[in-house]
Amino acid sequence: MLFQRTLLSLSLAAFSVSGVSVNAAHIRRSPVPAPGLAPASIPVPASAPVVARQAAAPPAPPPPPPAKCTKGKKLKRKAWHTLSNKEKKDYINAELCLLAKPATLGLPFTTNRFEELQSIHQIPASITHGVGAFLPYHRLHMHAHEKALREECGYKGAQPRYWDEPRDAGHFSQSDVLDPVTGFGGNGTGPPGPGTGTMGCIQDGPFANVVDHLGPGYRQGTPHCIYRFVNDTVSRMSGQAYVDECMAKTTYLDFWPCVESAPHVGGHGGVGGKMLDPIASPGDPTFYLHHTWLDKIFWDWQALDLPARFSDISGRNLPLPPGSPPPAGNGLPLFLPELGKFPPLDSLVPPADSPLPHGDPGNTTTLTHILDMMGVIPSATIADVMDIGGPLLCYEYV
Ligand SMILES: [Cu+2]
Repeated sequence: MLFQRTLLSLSLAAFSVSGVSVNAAHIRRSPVPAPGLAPASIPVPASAPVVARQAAAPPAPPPPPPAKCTKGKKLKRKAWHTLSNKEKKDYINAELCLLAKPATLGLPFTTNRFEELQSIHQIPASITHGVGAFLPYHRLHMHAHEKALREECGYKGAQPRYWDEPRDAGHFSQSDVLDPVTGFGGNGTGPPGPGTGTMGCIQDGPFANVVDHLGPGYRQGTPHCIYRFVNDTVSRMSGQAYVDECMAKTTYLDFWPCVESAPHVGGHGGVGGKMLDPIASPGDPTFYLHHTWLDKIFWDWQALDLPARFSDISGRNLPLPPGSPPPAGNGLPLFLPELGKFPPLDSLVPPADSPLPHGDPGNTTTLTHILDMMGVIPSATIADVMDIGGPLLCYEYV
């Protein structure tokens, strides 16, 4: 527990170093309205010429409602270690396909589709961590990634595979997820990553030559490798005891900070390096396995009390100010930086134009809270993602 106490003072800084005091009066609209929340079409002024009105294109028909999510249609998300080598290869090849696909959305400094998915995590990171939307936001982000693999890269598998981390807790360095041949490559043993002291670039596996342009923190246009610093001790925080502690919570208000601390930190800190960057961590593809596992924990918890937990959502919308004690939950920090191997603290200060939360009446997270996917997929509300069995999402954990 010593390292937890030692790092407590830094831990919350990761998400609350902005020092910007924000309240509901500052909340602004998303540039991408959520489905069903789009503003009404702009009325044509009475003085507009009739010709202009006639020439206007007819309004686009509304998108068809999503197909019903039946048992047979549900994507089956499996643990990585249960996959055949062929299935693992298919998944990794689809990820490489996203890396090879050009960016098209104009998100700053993104060069490919994989980075677009990273960018929509980096840009709003200050309003998706340390807040009630943490779990719903990452659920939709995993869905966006899954959809891109399947629809743009021909991935047939019932994606995204998740990492059964309690199985590897305490010995991440031996995990088959980090296998250099069938997995995501191993520890970073190459030259130091940017601003990260001793940790280095990964040298083996399919992602050894990837150049990432986002991070550390909120920095952009910073070409660098995927770097890792695997830490078996920190990976203990993905252990089953921590998961069980969260599963015993009876309200979302206690549950989400519990998950965001010990199990969440275990995966990020256990892989280390890019994964330890709370803002730009989707630059390491293991991010998607880790967060899909956290989503499984979220769903497993919801499933203990349905239908009530389809609508149990709460928490604040804005992170606590620097120096605040950890929120309810298990009392552990929400992010546990390793001293000397965490991104530079100044890179973790959100830019002045960072998005602010929207969709709720105040600073409490509600079902109408908007999860902005910035054009990668349509944005949605928290209500849309509370049920993984439809209509928007359609998957199960097996
Ligand atoms: Cu995140």
